[in-house]
Formats: sequence, structure tokens, C-alpha cells
Amino acid sequence: MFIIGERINGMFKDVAKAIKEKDKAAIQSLAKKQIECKANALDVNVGPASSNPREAMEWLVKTIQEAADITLAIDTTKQDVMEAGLSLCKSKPIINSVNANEEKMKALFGLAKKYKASIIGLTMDKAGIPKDSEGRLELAMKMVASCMEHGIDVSRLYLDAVILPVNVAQPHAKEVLKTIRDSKMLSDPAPKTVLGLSNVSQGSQAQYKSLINRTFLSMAIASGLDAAILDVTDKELMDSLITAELLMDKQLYCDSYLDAYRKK
Ligand code: THG
Repeated sequence: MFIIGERINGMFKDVAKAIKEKDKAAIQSLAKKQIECKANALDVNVGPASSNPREAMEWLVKTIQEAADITLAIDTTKQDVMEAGLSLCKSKPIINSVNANEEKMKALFGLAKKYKASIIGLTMDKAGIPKDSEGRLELAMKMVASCMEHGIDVSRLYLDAVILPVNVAQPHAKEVLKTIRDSKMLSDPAPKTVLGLSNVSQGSQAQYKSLINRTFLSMAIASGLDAAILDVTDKELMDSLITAELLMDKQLYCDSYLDAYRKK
């Protein structure tokens, strides 16, 4: 599983505050902590409240890279903010994200080529997020086709079936799992799959969030999930991830497999 740490996101109050006050130490400590907890990449999102998102993204990318050498997933819907972030990345970045709108695909697959980036493709378009897996797969196919047209290897595309909060969109979770399973049939080589896991528990009671996250993650891993944006500091969630991968024969069994994974 390719693990992307979710924590450097201006949706969190401490991150919004750190951006505002240019508190480098706060951001660098979040970066280091997530890497210690086995993140393979870090999501970077300035959040909804940022007054100058481009400047904030540039500051975040520079600040993180002063303290850590890791892949960054530039998480923004704004194209100028995206390019500003990508252009500062020292190692091949991840574009988070594109959707199935023609103009978006043209622009962002172009950026993916320019910066040798991987790309996360959300199965949504101007009409929103389809209710069922059939609708999501139709949009996924459009993105696979566009990826090929731009001469980008489909194995660099991570399809995101977009999980919504279970408290308001309960029927979606099983459709997301079906999309993950069926997307493997779209092309050869198949696109990869990713989720922004914590969306699923947003709005649920605090005491249940971690349980909902780790249960859904196990189900998604059983459905073939390749990558996830999640809270790597949630130990029970990470224990579930490692165990689900073990049961899917993706990790070698040994008696102390949790410790062994963390020592790798
Ligand atoms: N797909 C892709 N990228 C994404 C998402 C996705 N990026 C952003 C988001 N979704 C994934 N990241 C988060 C980060 C935090 C939360 C949810 C998704 C979250 N936070 C808690 C809450 O809102 O209840 C706690 C907030 C707080 O403590 O202040 O749920 O789907 N490609």
C-alpha cells in the first residue's frame, strides 16, 4: 500500500494557524512525525480559508522540503496553485487531483507530463459524483483514455472513487468498493486506486471516527485498494492496514509482523 499522510491540510486548525503565522517548526514537525509513522508521501493542502493560496502552497512545499526528503501530493483545485507547488518539488510529485472534465484533463495531464508527476483522478465531473459504481466507472474510463492520449503510462494514474461521509451518504460506500474492484478491468496495465479515507467518518461522532476509518480501509484493501490518504498517526488504523495487507498476502507473515513492518 502506498501511504499518503493527510495531516498537512489547512482544514486542520493548527495547520491553518501555522500557515498564517509562518510557523515553520509546526509544519516540519508534522512532516517528520508522519514519515516516522510510515508515510510514503505527504498530502499538501492549504485549506479553504487561505487568503493567498498560491503563496501558502509555495511556503508549505519549501518548508516541508527543508526538513524532509519525501514525495509530495499537491492537493488543490486551482491550476496556478498546482503548478506553483509542482514546480518547487525536488522529487517526482503527485497531482491531487484531476476530474473527468475535458478542460481539466487537458491542463492537468499536460502538467503531469511536464513535471513527471503521478496523478490522482477523481471519478466526478461538472454534474458531481455519480451515485453508483457504473457512473463512477464511466468517468474513470474517460480519465484512462485521456491519460493514454497524453502519452502517460496508466500505471501513473490513481483513480479515486471519492468516498463521502457515511452519515449523509450511506449507500455510496459499497459503490466505492465496487468501483475499486471493477476499475482493474479498465485497461492493461490497470490504473491504480486511491481513497481520501477520512472523508468516510467526517461528521460522525468522534468516538466512532477511527473505527469507521479502519473498518472501511480493511474493506477497501480487500477490494484491491493500492494507495490511501489517511491519518498515519492513528495507530489502530495503521495496525488494521498492515493486518489487512498481510491477509491479502501482500506482506510476509511472521509472529511479530506489526513490529517487523514498522522496523522496515
Ligand atoms: N481524495 C483526494 N484528496 C483528498 C480527499 C479525497 N484530500 C483531502 C481529503 N479528501 C483527505 N484528507 C482529509 C483530512 C482530514 C479529514 C478528512 C479528509 C477529516 N478531518 C476531521 C474532520 O473533519 O472531522 C478532523 C478535523 C479536525 O480535527 O480539525 O475528517 O477524498 N484525492
